[in-house]
Amino acid sequence: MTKHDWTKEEILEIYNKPLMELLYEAATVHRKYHDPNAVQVSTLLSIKTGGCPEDCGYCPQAARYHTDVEGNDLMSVQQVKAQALRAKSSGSSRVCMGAAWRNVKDGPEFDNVLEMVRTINKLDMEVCCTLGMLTENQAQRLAEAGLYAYNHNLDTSEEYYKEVISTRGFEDRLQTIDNVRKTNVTVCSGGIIGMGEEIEDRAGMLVALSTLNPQPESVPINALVAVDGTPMEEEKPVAIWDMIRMVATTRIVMPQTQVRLSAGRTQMSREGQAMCFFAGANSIFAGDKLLTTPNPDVNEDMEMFKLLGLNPMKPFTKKSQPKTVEASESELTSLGEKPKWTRPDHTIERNLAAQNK
Ligand code: SAM
Ligand code: DTB
Ligand code: SF4
Repeated sequence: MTKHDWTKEEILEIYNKPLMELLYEAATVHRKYHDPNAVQVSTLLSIKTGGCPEDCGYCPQAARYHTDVEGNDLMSVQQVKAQALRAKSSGSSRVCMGAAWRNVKDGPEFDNVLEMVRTINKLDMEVCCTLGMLTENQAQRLAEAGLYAYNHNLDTSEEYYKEVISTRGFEDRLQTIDNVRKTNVTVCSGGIIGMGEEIEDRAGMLVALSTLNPQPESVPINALVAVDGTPMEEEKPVAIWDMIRMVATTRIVMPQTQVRLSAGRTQMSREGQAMCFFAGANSIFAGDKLLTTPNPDVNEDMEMFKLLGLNPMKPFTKKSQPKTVEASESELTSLGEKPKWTRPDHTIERNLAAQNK
């Protein structure tokens, strides 16, 4: 049974373990709930860029900071469809549409977003949106359009939140997550490390996420991309060891969630990313752009997948490996077959078949 009463002290104890013990523990939890070779691949699409009225200290899209981001009006449904098809052909199973909005407003723009959700859904891809704050009614309308996930990050601890954003509060974030939870849309919520926070704040954020019941289905861990013109432009890059510890701790306290290696991968070596996958990351954003900042090229990522023996997950794979599969390893071996995760081509089909039983 998933534990929902994690305390900051317990989480800090995990985060600060000797690295080899932390890695072993996280990898063991990971194998219990997931196929360690399956990685979910999402493509980000900024459907409305820049000009945001909020003051999030990390964000290049806030209108009040002088960054190089060129603002755009909402994209058309046709443009979004074309981009989604590109993403699908490059191996993505999910499109995540981001808008630089404080909150969703009912009206023609939201109607267009609903049409984008329906259109991508028809392409047999998972659709995610990150549009700012939502009412319960708006969450319901997105659900009816076929939205699979809604991304709304807590970003940091409740205490540190005030240092990062003044135009809304931590409670507002929790309220939107709650509104999404009342629908059948899955919750994607995580945060950013490297914003000058203490390790206690990282643990505090994980307390807030892991004590949600149910826990978020997906948790993005972003390393700050320090963008010129934002208040965080001078922040030092996150040490890879911090990223690995954060991923591993997230995996241990939220064993069933998809842990997403998010912003900051351009600064990470393949070895560093491999350690994050070993520590339980099982999802990435692919494509040479995140929302406004660079991300590794798709071909580079596919090369990395090949090198590490990782396979992109098919859409609508709720969990990457049922727990029972691990127990069947010895059975398969005794039948003269290799365990399924050494045969990448059949992994996804078997998982789907197992789910459909
Ligand atoms: N406006 C909506 C909102 O804030 O919820 C959606 C878009 S917003 C850009 C989505 C998330 O991107 C933020 O919550 C934050 O976690 C992440 N993000 C934004 N700028 C970032 C940066 N410079 N480095 C890392 N993550 C960043
Ligand atoms: C998330 O946690 N990270 C993504 C996605 N959710 C929307 C966004 C990262 C944005 C990085 C800065 C940029 O490209 O503008
Ligand atoms: Fe606006 Fe979202 Fe950026 Fe904050 S993170 S400034 S709400 S786009």
